[in-house]
Amino acid sequence: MISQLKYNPINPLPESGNITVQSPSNIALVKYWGKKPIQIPTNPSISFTLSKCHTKTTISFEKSDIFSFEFKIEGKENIAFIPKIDSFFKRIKDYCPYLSKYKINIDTKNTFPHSSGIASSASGFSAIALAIVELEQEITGFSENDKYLKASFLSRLGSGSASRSLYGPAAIWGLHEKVPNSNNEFAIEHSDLHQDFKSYQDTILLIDKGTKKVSSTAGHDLMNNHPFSKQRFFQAYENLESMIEILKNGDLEKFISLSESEALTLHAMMMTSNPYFLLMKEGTLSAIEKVWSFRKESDIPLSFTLDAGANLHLLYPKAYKQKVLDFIEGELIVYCEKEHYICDEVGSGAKILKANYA
Ligand code: 2P0
Repeated sequence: MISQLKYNPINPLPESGNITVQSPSNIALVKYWGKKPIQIPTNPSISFTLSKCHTKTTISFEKSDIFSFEFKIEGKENIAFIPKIDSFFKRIKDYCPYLSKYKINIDTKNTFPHSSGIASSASGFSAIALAIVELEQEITGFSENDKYLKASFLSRLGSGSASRSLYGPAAIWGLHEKVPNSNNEFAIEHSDLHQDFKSYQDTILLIDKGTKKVSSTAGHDLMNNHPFSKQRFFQAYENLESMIEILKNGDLEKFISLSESEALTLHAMMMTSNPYFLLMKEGTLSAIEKVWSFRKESDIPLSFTLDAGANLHLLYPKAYKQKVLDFIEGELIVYCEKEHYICDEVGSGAKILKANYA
């Protein structure tokens, strides 16, 4: 175990307290798709950290003879997420032995609409993990750097992409020989971005707000016996290096082609899995065609990427915001469920809002 993950208490455990954390979602530019036990990615990935799409979570804790947790969304019990959170606590218990002395209540709220088709696992698990290590910092006094490192490590054990949400404006997760400190166990901050990318916009078209037919976890599993997996993992490894260079020098033309290629390759992997599946909808494809025509006619560097779902993330420099919003209102809004879309932008990562101990 790396030294930062070890638990070295120097202070008594607080009797009780509450910690509130805010953590954002993120959108991968080079995608994580495929993993080995336990939550080890089969290729490195890089993402923009978002800002407005975030989760606010309060953890209230109280000393207890045995560990237990309750999970609520905006004050209401929610059993749908219990199995994944339960498995998260089982995976982290050896790294956080102090948790066995507490009863924990988790209350969480997403700023993006519930069931909007925006994955809440990245922001959700990173928020819980950061709140837990905030408590650990009270007991061990470890540094801010170590706190974020351990929070990213724990987040990964909840949901792989969550490891990247701790850091902004971008984060890299997964070992790459050319990226110092990169590793499979936690993400690292990536801030070597050209000015254009520091305020890059991500407007998310909510094309389908329904629950996905195939979960990401099931999709990752299908990469194990996938006919193209070896080539894909190699390609992603190479793409990571190219993307780092593009983000640094601000080459928008190359950014457009690499980010769109990554998005379509991710979905091509889904379409060629056994069993195959499709997460894009008709509206996704129509909107992509419109983006391509708009880019050609206007010369505005608007591109798209996709998560594991039908919603289209539109990426562009802030200087073009009004022109892109006019285009969305005029031509793309017909593909959005209830005409909903979310205007987000690159952000700075997870933060503690409040911590009280008694
Ligand atoms: C990513 N995605 O890099 C990729 C691209 C979706 C498409 O990571 O099983 O929710 O919880 O580790 O992190 C979604 O998968 O999967 C994902 P688990 P996760 O963002």
